[in-house]
Amino acid sequence: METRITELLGIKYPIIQGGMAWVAEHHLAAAVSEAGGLGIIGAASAPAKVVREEIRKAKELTDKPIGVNIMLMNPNAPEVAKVVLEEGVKVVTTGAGNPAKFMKDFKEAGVKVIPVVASVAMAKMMERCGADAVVAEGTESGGHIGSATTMCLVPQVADAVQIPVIAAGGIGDGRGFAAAFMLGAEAVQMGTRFVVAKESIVHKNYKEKVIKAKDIDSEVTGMSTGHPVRQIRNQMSREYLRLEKEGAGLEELEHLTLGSLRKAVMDGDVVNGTLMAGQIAGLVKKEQTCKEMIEEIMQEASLLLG
Ligand code: TUI
Repeated sequence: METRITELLGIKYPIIQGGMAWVAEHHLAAAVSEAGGLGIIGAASAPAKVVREEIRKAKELTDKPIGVNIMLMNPNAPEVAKVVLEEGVKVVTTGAGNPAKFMKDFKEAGVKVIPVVASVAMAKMMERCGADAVVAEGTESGGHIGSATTMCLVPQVADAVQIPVIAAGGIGDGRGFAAAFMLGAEAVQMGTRFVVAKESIVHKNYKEKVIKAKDIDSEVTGMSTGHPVRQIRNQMSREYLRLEKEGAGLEELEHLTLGSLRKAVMDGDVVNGTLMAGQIAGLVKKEQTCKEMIEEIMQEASLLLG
C-alpha cells in the first residue's frame, strides 16, 4: 500500500512505531523497520550519549530507515537534536511540545520532521514551520496526551493541513488502521500493541498487564498539573489520583512518579511503577513478533479497504 508517507519515508507499510519512553529502544525500533514499518528510538529523558549508542545499535540490526523521537519536555532536547544530526538520522518525530526552534537545522540537513500534535492549531503551526507530516494523536493514547479523541481530531487535522496526516491513539489492528484511513490519515502510529512485541524489552509483568487489560482499565493522572498521562490503573495511579484530589503540589506528585516508568518497564514493578498504555490495551491479546503484527494488520486492513 503506497501513500505519501510510505513515499516520504521510504518504507513498505504505512505503520510507524510510537516513540515510547524506555520502551522504544534499538531492538524494537530495528524490528519494526525490518518488518517494513518505521521503527523509532524514543529519546525520552535519556542523555544524548545514550541516544547516540541506541542509534548506532539499531543501525547494526537493520539497514532500513529508523527514526528518533525527541521528547521536547526533556531539557536535553537540544543535545539530542545535535546527536540526531551527527548520526545522520533521516526522520524525527517530536512530542510533548513545539519543535519550531529545531526545524531550520533539521530541514537544512534533509531530516524529515514529523511533530506529534494534539490539536488543529498545533498542526497548522507545524505545517507553517515546515513539518513534512504530522501525527494527530488522540486522547486514547498511552502516556502524555491531549484531550481530543482520535475520531474527532484526525479528520479535522486532515482538513486543516496539506501535509500528510498520521493517525495515533486507539489503533491496534487492521480495523483501526482502516478506520484511520477513512478519516483521512495516510499512515498510523501505534504504541501499545508494540509494547508486547517479542522484540520489546519490556518486563514480562508489564506485558502481562497490557495483555490482561480490559477496555476501561486505563486512567489519566496529572490533569491538575497540565501533564495528563494515560496508564493502566494500579496502586501507583490510584495513589497519584488520591494526592491530586487532596490538592498535592507539583513537587510532591513529581516525587511520587520519579523513575516510576523505568521501574515498570525494567524491573516489572506493576504495583509502584507507571504502566503507560493506551485504551486499546483491551484489544491486545498476545505477544507476537513485529513482523507478525504488521503483516496481520496489513492483511486485515487490505481486505477492509478493498
Ligand atoms: O509525547 C507524547 N507522549 C508521551 S511523552 C512521555 S514522557 C513523560 N513522562 C512522564 C510525564 C510526562 C511525560 C510519555 N508519553 N505524545 C505526543 C504528544 N504531544 N501528546 C501531546 C502532545 C503535545 C502537547 C502539547 C504536543 C504539542 C503540544 O503543544 C504545546 C506547546 O508547547 O505549544
